[in-house]
Amino acid sequence: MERRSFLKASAALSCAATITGCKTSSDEPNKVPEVPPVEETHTWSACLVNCGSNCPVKVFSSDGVITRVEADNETTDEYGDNHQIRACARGRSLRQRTYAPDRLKTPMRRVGKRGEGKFVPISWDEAASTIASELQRIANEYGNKSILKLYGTGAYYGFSSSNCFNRVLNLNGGFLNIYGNYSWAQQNEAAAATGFGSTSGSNLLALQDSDLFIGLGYNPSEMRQSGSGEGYDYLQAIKNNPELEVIMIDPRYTDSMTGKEDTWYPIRPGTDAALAEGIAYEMISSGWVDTHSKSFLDKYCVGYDRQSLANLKAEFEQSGDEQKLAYVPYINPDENYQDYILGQGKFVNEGARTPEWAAKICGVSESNIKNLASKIMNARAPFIITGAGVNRHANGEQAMRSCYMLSFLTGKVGQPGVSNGALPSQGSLSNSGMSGLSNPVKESISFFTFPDAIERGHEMTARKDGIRGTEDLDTPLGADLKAIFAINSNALVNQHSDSNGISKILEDDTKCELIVSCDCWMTPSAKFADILLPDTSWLESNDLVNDSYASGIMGYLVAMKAAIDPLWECKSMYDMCALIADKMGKGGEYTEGKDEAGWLAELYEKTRTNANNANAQPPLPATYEEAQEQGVFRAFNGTPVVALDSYINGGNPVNTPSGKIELFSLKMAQKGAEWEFDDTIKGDYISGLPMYQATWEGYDDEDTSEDYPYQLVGYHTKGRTHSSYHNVPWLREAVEDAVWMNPMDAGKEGLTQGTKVQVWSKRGTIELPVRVTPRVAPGVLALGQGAWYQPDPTGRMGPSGHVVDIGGCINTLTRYQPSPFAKGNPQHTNRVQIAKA
Ligand SMILES: Nc1nc2c(c(=O)[nH]1)N[C@H]1C(S)=C(S)[C@@H](COP(=O)(O)OP(=O)(O)OC[C@H]3O[C@@H](n4cnc5c(=O)[nH]c(N)nc54)[C@H](O)[C@@H]3O)O[C@H]1N2
Ligand SMILES: Nc1nc2c(c(=O)[nH]1)N[C@H]1C(S)=C(S)[C@@H](COP(=O)(O)OP(=O)(O)OC[C@H]3O[C@@H](n4cnc5c(=O)[nH]c(N)nc54)[C@H](O)[C@@H]3O)O[C@H]1N2
Ligand code: SF4
Ligand SMILES: [Mo]
Repeated sequence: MERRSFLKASAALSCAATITGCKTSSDEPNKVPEVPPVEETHTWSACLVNCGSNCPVKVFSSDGVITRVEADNETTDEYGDNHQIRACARGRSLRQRTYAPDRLKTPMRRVGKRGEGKFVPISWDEAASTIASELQRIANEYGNKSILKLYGTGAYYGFSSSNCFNRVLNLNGGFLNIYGNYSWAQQNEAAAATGFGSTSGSNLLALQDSDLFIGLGYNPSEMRQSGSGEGYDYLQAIKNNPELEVIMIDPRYTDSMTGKEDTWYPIRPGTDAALAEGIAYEMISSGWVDTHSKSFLDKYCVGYDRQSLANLKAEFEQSGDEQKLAYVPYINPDENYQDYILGQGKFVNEGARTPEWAAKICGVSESNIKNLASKIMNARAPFIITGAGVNRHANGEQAMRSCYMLSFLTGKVGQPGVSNGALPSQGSLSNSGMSGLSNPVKESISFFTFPDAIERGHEMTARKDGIRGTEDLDTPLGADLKAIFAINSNALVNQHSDSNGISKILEDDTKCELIVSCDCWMTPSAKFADILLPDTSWLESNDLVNDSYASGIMGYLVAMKAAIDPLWECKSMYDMCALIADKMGKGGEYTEGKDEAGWLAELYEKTRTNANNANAQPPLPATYEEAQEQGVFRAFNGTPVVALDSYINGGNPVNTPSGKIELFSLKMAQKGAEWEFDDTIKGDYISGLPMYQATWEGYDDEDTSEDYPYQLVGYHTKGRTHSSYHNVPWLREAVEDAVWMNPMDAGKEGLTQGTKVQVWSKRGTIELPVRVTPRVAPGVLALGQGAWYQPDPTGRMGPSGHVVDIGGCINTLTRYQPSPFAKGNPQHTNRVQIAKA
């Protein structure tokens, strides 16, 4: 039946069922009018959440009330120059999010115990004066290093977001810096150590020249959902190249597969390095590398074999260059990749990294590992992407590096259709932002280590804790954290590891004395604030935003125009920071004599005349107001980008100590030797060679395997962006929050579809339904991250000895244990137990 006649038939049916209430079309009262009775206007806004894109949305409003939100539908939508930048379900739910009942409506001050969530409304004047005087007090008493602006990514505003607070904090004498981020901490270090940027892979247009695609932990269909984003580029690329074989390696059968893949290899979390080594063994032991890629490895890489490292050592010894000489002690020709993989020389006791060895660890069978190796060897142009799911582990640095090796072993990097294993390059437009002013404090901590900085910041060092910017490896940071500014951040409690653990530390207000949170909703982190600042939401804001940092090949700008006035007493970050600066006596330095509109006009003009974009910037109208009328400006660059082209084909050295791709990383070898590690933590070490690193709570961790038989892997779910959008009922209905379990395991545990279960680790217990599905590997549970942490108000205890989290937040289960090199978040490495609630 055609859709239209089906609708007619069902209308007739429902008429028959409700005879009395149903009127014919002539007397009309129940008919939806063709033209809405109220006059709507529309303005352009954008979804500024941290998903990698900033999709435009069309906001319809009437009489100062938002009536509906639509996605971009302006163009004729052919892939390329003019495809639509359609917002996903989250962006389309923005009306519900904007009017959510838990919107913060006025500034508030904590009363009662910190974290309890009890507040009283205060005036903006009181909020601003308290913050200004507390900032001055804390800086005087403890120094500026005791003030931190926490990692937070809730709003990717063009000019105003984080820099407003940076200006205030810098006008107060500065604040402790952070390096790294929850997304890519381990892979950024791994990629840099190898010789490229972590997002410097070939772009997805280059897939047109490839015949084999391998994605490890790569799921663009769920984590890059924008209608113009990487997920769409990926779909187009695999659709337009019928020759392409698509192989996906993931513990979960993701939406990037669902029939689009040729093969799915389920893998145990945290074991990709073992798989990669098994493949490398096949490539090397068969003699394939010797005949096909040895000359590439000799010319462009260091560390493949003993000779390569011996040559490098001699070159560095004779260089007379102080920096190079400093690396010499860490170059040992015995520690070469070939010997490691083949289990010879120095590695004879470890044994060879055969497919048989690898299969036992990673769960991909020996024959499948051999099969994968032969596919890679026989491919004309293998294109491998290692996704960031692989990096968010206790061994994330080395796991990423091990996977990168496969591309270099082929000897084909630099050729059309081949990539280097990194995330794909993106096309972005840039926009001008307001300066955050300069920060006199030079020291930085890893974004992840703020709990340590609260407890023992004074003694943290580079050698033990990866502190940067101190005089030498042993100079202590010298200050504990006393003030935290959580600005569009839920990473204080919800997005950080071990939510129960961090809550305990924060509850004690003699440790961190001031917590300021600026948000739009009462989130689990906002509950821990001393002062709460209600921000305007995106639909109440004017701004010029770009496409963000991982928006696929299409670049764009959106000139946002507020659809409605600020709700309740909400203020923009620009305005609230101006108030605080004023109370500090620095109002003039903060505003530089301009209001928000003045800044916007100036920054628009700077962006309009900017010539530095990767994609040619489309012409922008003369004034910001005209730009707001048009809304969206797109630019698509249809040229394939090939990874490391400038090095391999252009002869420009890469940014490693050797200037070559380092299979053996000099920097990692040096840090591994100089830094101090904790031998009670399994896997806490750094090696110059990428090697499978068994860790605490990994697949092969005997200490936890008995009490916690399942590995739990997190993932970024369609239902939210992190914790953002969790409070939107439409989305909670559309995407189930349940823990995935393989039917074989469910059978063993006696669990059936939808049963309410408890899942617990050493750190906490959560309660939620189970989804029994073959879409997850046996022995592995999977859970979408970002649900809101909510300890049961009745105080009910779970089997872990903690109050049960009825919100089902995965970070109730994760461990706070910084990774060895990046000091990053290992949030996908967990061992848990599960039982019926
Ligand atoms: N277990 C586990 N934990 C994870 C991850 C994981 O994979 N597993 N992923 C990690 C990753 S990659 C990241 S990037 C982090 C993200 O962690 P966060 O950066 O904390 O991101 P969100 O959870 O989106 O929280 C953003 C906050 O900003 C607020 N917000 C939204 N819009 C606005 C606005 O307009 N103004 C203001 N002032 N506030 C606003 C939201 O309400 C929310 O409180 O989480 C990390 N945490
Ligand atoms: N819908 C949605 N989109 C998002 C976000 C969101 O919260 N929701 N967050 C955004 C942000 S800030 C970021 S950083 C990115 C995150 O993007 P990613 O880091 O790519 O996302 P994840 O879902 O953590 O991991 C990707 C895949 O890796 C798999 N995986 C996990 N561990 C392993 C492993 O050890 N080996 C292998 N082979 N696979 C593994 C997971 O099952 C998942 O399918 O997503 C962005 N996009
Ligand atoms: S969540 Fe991301 S993909 Fe979805 S509408 Fe927002 S920016 Fe676009
Ligand atoms: Mo992220």
